[in-house]
Amino acid sequence: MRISVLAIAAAIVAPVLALEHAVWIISDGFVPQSITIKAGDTVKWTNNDKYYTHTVTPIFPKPISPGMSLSFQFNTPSIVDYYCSIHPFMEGKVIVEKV
Ligand SMILES: [Cu+2]
Repeated sequence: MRISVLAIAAAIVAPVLALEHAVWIISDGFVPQSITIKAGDTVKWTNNDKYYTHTVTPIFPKPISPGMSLSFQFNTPSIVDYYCSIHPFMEGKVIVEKV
């Protein structure tokens, strides 16, 4: 009985459940380089580089120090290209799909 109540609750909540997706920043670039999410989801970038600061321009144009994380919630379906302004060869993409 208790399980079925939880199952119903999960079915109701699941369609609107926003997710958080992780993107790692390393010296070679963003991993994954391209990520597809749903509108309302959040992407969390973590600078996993031991030595260098990086940016996620234009979303976070200020330097992100090693070990630091920043999150951004994407609410509008769109394709967002971003790059590191310190190392412009580092490019990434967030594809935001309609829910
Ligand atoms: Cu960089």
